[in-house]
Amino acid sequence: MQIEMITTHPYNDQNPGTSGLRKKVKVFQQPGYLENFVQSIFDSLEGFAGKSLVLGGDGRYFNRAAIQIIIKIAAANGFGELIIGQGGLLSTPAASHIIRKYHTFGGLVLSASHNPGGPEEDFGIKYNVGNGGPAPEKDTAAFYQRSQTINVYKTIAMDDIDLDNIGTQQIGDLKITIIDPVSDYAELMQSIFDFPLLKQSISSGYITLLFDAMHAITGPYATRILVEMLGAPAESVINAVPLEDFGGHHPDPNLAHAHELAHVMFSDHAPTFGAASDGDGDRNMITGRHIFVTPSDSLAIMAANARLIPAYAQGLSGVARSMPTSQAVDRVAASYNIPCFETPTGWKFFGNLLDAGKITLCGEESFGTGSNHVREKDGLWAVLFWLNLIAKRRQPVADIVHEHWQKFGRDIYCRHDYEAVETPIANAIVGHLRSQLPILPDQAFGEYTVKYADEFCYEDSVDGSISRNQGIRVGFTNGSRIVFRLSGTGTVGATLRIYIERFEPDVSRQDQDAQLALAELIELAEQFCEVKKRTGRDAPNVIT
Ligand code: VG1
Ligand code: CO
Repeated sequence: MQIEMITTHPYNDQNPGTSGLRKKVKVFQQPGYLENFVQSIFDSLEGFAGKSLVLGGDGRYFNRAAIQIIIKIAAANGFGELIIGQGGLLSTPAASHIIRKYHTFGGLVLSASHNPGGPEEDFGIKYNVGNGGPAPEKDTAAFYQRSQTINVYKTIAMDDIDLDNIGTQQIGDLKITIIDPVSDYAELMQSIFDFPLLKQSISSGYITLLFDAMHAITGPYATRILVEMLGAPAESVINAVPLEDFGGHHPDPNLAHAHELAHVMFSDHAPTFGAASDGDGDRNMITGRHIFVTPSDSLAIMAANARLIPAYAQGLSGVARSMPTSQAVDRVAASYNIPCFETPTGWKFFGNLLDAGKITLCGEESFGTGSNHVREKDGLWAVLFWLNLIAKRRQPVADIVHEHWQKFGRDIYCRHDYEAVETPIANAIVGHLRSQLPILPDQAFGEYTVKYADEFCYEDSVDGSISRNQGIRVGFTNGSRIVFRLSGTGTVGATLRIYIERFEPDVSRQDQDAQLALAELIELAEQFCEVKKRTGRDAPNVIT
């Protein structure tokens, strides 16, 4: 294999965000753009000569072309083996599992997750380390730093690889193994959950279900597991064929974007259980007949019931949630007397806690839950967890949720997103919020008195690393909170996220609509950040 050294020029915008580098496809198609970033990653890592690398993505537009480019760069940089999902496909949790199962050096996952796909839309790439999880901040910072000075990348001249046939090909010193993207993952799921019980609950008609794959990566996974292995009727999985543009939709599982599912779940012929996943298969939306389960509640309910699932029958060593996620899971941890950690947004912060055995379960308000079975959040895993719970408790979703609230109280919660705000305006909003932090404590606003106002700073209890500026928090004496932060996954302008929660212990007042129950805090949030005033908008783009 003849290695070619290609001269290149740095791009100044290759700083990975919450979950890898995400840009418009057109940005990635600039000469040397993808090549630079991949070479910057390899330049920042050590010790991979002759080792294997996992490669796969969510199938969005540019996925195949990017894989061919990366194969050549990885070969030129001295990897010994590439393990690639057939068709270039791998869900994020499956990639994480394959890295762990085959003890590879790491993996590259091509996805912009819940962002739309297509020639005019988004693409993304992230590097996962040997534990299967997203590269920690010290690595992503090194990739960025290298990308600022890079002037050459290595590649080899060779034909494109056939990605569609399972098997091994040897090209010079490089072995290329094309694997079935689903089977290892399906086997893992079978080892965690009670498949015979699930099969029986589905075949007896006790559980009827609808899963919306949103034309994204989970289609093949859900079809294999829910239909072929667990016996659900084929029509239980909708939008099952992955498309390069996700059918023109946002593959984002929430009530706004998974509207087909939402419509059925709130209709007269709703099944007992409904769920959806996102572009790369790591998110989940859980619904039952006429009920939507807020992700923060879902995490808490899973933690409270984990012992009912075979893999967690021994109990949980601890739990963790991202800072903006509601405090519902904290109450479960307190009552079970297990530790609860609060981390910054993004899965990379859970890795150390999972590796150290300090936590078993973790999650985020953004439709992400996971456990120590992989080092990513995992959409279908969460779906199977809920199905197993319903089958074991023999209760509908609504009853499980209401009983949980009765026992622990309800943390009424919502998130408002203002998308594509002009960056200078977004920065001014953050500046304005920061300027109020010293004066807010002890101020009273109606029934809400500010207890603390700060910027979240995280110290990792395993490696001592510190992550600053992870969101602005205003906490009140009654436990309510408002959190503000800018998204790190968008590709147009800035997205302001406002997270609002209030605790409601009174059972007779728990069944309220979240927007109404939180109205006063929503008003206060606007008073603090002035997003409507400063952008001239009258409502958020998305409410979850
Ligand atoms: C968002 C979510 C965050 C999640 C991240 C990646 O990040 O808020 O909780 O970990 O997306 O999810 P941000 O910075 O836009 O708020 V995924 O499924 O898009 O890879
Ligand atoms: Co995702």
